[in-house]
Amino acid sequence: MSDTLKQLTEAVIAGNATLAGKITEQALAEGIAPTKVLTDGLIAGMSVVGVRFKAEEIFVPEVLIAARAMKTGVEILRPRLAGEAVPMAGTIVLGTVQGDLHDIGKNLVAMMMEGVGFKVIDLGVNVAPERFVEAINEHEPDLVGMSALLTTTMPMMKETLEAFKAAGVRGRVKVVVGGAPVNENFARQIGADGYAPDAGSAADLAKALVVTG
Ligand code: B1M
Repeated sequence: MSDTLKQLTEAVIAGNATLAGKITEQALAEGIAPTKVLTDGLIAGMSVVGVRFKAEEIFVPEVLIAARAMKTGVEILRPRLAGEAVPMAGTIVLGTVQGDLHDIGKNLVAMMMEGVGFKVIDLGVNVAPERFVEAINEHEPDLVGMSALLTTTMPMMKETLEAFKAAGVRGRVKVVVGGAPVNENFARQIGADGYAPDAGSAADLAKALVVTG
């Protein structure tokens, strides 16, 4: 891996937002692809933070400071990742399920969806099943995307799907799920239409689902 990306990873781990921003710009100036800067620089740093958080070597404040550094880099990448003049692919309602406050991955998914031409209605975090239902009725999206980062909030994806059925809206949307603890098998078990392991594949999957109908 390039030295620049290693330095970027270190800047995220250290929570140095100014440096993370500068190195992101430098990486782009060196001609490194924006998706590589994101994955091998910024997300790589956040992964190390996750391991240290789990091991209780660092705590919530340090994690938030690292997340802020990552966001600084992501904002610089945003126009390059989102692309320009992409034809409209459809509408997606997106949110992190109830009980879960993690939004970094969900925000990346939103950005990549915009990049392939989706209009994104981002409901934010801690989204109750009835709020998703309201958004389906209000915006008539092609897709709903749910994110969960906690094993304890994964069941909320199933509850949300059940709320869709109870409200009679399940047949009107395709549902895509994702987030670190989620996998293909779980997605199938709860009756979602698809699972994506990362933001880029979520956007590809969303496009494929809209095309196949
Ligand atoms: Co939290 N946290 N956290 N945390 N946190 C994890 C998830 C954890 C794995 C850390 C650990 O122990 N190693 C652990 C969960 C354990 C478990 O459930 N098995 C955990 C815990 C326990 C907690 C708290 C309970 C801690 C506490 O208070 N005791 C608490 C819960 C709060 C709550 O939600 N109710 C908590 C709080 C927090 C912070 C607020 C400090 C902060 C969140 C800040 C924010 O999001 N604004 C935070 C963070 C940052 C993390 C880690 C370190 C990093 C998550 C992240 O942003 N990753 C995380 C450890 C880890 O994951 N390594 C951890 C970077 C991001 C780009 O990746 O979100 O996975 P990710 O998204 C990816 C894919 O998953 C996928 O695409 C994204 C990009 O490629 N994806 C989708 C995501 N959503 C998708 C949707 C799709 C498709 C793909 O379709 C719709």
